[in-house]
Amino acid sequence: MNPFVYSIELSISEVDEIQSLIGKLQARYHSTDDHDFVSVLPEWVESLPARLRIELKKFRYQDYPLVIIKGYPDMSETMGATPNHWKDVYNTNSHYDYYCCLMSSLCGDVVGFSDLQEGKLVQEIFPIKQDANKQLGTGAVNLLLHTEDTSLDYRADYLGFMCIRNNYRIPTCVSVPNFSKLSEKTVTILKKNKFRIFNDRPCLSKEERDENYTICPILTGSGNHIHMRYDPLYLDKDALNNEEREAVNELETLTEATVFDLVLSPGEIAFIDNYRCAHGRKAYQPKYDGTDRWLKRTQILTRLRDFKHMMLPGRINVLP
Ligand SMILES: O=C(O)CCC(=O)C(=O)O
Ligand SMILES: [Fe+2]
Repeated sequence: MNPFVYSIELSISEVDEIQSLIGKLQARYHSTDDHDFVSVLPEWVESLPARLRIELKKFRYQDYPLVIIKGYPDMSETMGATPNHWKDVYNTNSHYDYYCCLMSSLCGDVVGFSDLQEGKLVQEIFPIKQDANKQLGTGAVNLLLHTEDTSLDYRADYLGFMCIRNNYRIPTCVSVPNFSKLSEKTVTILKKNKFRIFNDRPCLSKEERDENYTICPILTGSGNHIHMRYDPLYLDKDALNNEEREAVNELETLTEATVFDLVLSPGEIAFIDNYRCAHGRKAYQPKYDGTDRWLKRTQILTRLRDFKHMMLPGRINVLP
């Protein structure tokens, strides 16, 4: 048993209840990006089994960094082959897309980002040939440990990863660093409001990225409640002095030392705390033949109210 992972196993009757709710949603809405669906999603969540809602509350309020919901059936056959590109995924009225949105809403508000898969609320993670060498979920190279959207104040509080297919059992790597192992000096340095972190969005050119950054601390909070922004690749390391470089190295060493594998099976969904866990993936060789691993990903905010003014006109829950 991994002490970081809160595990919830659905019963057969809970699965039945959820499936009948999803049947209603599929009949009523055209997709999970349907405005009418997104605007009432938090209300539909109240129709989920009470025990499940309580269990998710425990995960959040007892401060677990990671939860997995198991017991939902493998419906990978009904989803068809793993697509070649996220633009080829048109069936966002699928059972799994609604399941993903409902479960994610138990953790907060599901949001999209305008420059990430065209703002889709449920994003596709499978290998895309053109991305093979890129530091992306759709790449195949060693995806370095990171927190998501480290440069953004409106980055996700939780990330949802739902598994559609994983024949070759490709893990997501997760690390939950124990910040109490850092020296006091390192913590003090990493809390300074002076680190430059570049925006990691794949659509940005080198010149655009140079202009698109935030200055922030790497660690915030104190005691048992420390949060981090972790993305060594997009941190401006050239600007660090020796002490700062040593402090960053100490955090990186700690984070790399505590990595574990999270292998998801079809029907399972995991939520990870994007303020306390770094995640990544080892290099692997995709087959590009329709059998590759297929995950769906959601970005979840617990503070959407603070950022509502930034929502794209005419798009609900889509941030820049
Ligand atoms: O493929 C994975 O397991 C993780 C990919 C990733 O970092 C992401 O999609 O945010
Ligand atoms: Fe990621």
